[in-house]
Amino acid sequence: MLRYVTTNRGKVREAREYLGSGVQQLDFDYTEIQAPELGPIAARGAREAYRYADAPVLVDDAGLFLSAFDGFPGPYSSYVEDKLGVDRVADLTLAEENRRASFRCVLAYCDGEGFDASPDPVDRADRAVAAAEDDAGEETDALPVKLFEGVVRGRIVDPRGDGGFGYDPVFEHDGTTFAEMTAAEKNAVSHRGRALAKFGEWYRERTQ
Ligand code: ITT
Repeated sequence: MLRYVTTNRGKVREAREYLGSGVQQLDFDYTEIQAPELGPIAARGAREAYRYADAPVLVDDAGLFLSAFDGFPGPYSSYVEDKLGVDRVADLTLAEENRRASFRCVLAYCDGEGFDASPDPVDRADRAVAAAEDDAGEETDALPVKLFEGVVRGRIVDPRGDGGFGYDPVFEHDGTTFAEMTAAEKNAVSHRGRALAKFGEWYRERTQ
């Protein structure tokens, strides 16, 4: 059975819309390394979670990237939400001319087995992670991890809506904030929904 590794129940709710109610939450706080990209953070987390659970795991690492601040808070979005709060992040952005933002989500899958090479970008990202770890002189027998990424573009607005979680009330996509959408509507366009769709397609083939 697949474990969705996160402490955030909002993420699990959205994942179940895609992967079915059989997906179990693994409430495991893996070590989040400091890195400018989400991929290496999620990959490292997936290896740690797999070793902990000894079962197939899917780690979900996400962040809000603000154009006016060169992508900040990005991988630090959780810390910034805790320290500043969503409303202050919105206020700081609304004081800027450029309110463009994107959400990114990286899903990292690990089940202890290898993967067939494929020409898609997901696999290339995977190899980049492995190469980076080799360069850093880390474990060369690193567990294989497969990455799936989703991105959605939008803009920061004053908070609207009471659905979703995190930065959803201040992130507007096509005239509607994520907090004004149902989970299904958000999934249809969101960073997580896009990453889950890619993962779901690949996982069904793998487990057939
Ligand atoms: P886990 O690490 O345990 O999964 P987390 O909430 O800390 O839980 P992240 O490290 O991925 O998750 O944090 C990303 C931050 O971005 C955090 O503040 C979330 O609330 C926020 N976030 C992630 N996905 C989001 C989404 O779909 N909508 C709104 N905010 C989101």
